[in-house]
Amino acid sequence: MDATRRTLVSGIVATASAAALAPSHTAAMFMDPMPRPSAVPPSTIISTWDHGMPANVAAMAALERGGSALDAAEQGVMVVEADPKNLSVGLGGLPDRDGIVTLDACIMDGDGRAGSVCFVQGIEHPVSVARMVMERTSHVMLAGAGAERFAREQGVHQRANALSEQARTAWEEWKKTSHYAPVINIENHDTIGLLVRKGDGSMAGSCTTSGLAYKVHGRVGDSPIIGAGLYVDEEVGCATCTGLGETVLRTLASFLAVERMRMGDSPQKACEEAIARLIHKHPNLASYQVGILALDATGRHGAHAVTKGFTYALSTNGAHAMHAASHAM
Ligand code: SD4
Repeated sequence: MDATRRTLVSGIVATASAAALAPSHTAAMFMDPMPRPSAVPPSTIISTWDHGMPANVAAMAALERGGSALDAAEQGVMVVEADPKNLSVGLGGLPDRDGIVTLDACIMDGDGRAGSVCFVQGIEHPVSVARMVMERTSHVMLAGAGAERFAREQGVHQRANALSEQARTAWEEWKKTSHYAPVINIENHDTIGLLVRKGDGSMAGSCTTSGLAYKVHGRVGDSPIIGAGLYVDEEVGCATCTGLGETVLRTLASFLAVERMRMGDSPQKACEEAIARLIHKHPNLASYQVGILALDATGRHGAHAVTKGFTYALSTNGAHAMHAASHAM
């Protein structure tokens, strides 16, 4: 791809809305006039739910600017963290039962380095603080007030706890009964987990969430736990989960999927095996949802869920499309 065309494509990718990127448009928009044998090998990005589309677009733009797989993993999900209307990621998320938004996030590089923060308040981009933990400390995970203090020391602005209008209304409504029941497939955007395989074979992933709405104050889910909400090993592949975190924590589903790929499973088979284990341990299928995505070292992907409704965004060098995952029930 020549430099002019690359710039043009980057411009389109960076500015086009998700709706404008339907597969039929992208095929024409991004078709090279002549196949080039020396073309850069394709990069692949896959992420959870409908909000995965803008995240993938930003992640692909990061790669096109020359960024690493890790840069793409971070910058992709930052778009979703910054969306004040998103009720399940970032500071716009639904609060815990005390009316406080607490965030969990992690990031992992293909070589096994990882960073994570959990139970943090007032931080717009917990994924970036997770990356700082990875790159600027000798630790993997910081929690709560300690993580917030670390973030401030790194120059990150911490906001006072303030619910968005939308979240406050929902919380006030919930308080009328205080009935706790995890909502599954919430408006097709829950936690965002995003996996990147750059054309050169390097991999990275990220996962960020405001967790379950109306959870007990202090509750931490699977999303910031390496091996549960996310696992990356670029020798094999990577996986990420969304849904009822307690079930994922008990089965380490992302790690399980990567280990299945290590044993020879395709990414799709690995996702199905991880969901099968999870269901075996949690047979009450009507009460929860979990979705899992996997990407292997050759760029093949897989997606599977407990129940219907799990969507994901898949992007390869220029083409972006939404898909519905297969499901067990
Ligand atoms: C959690 N796994 O905190 C997250 C929430 C989520 O779809 O993914 N919802 O349990």
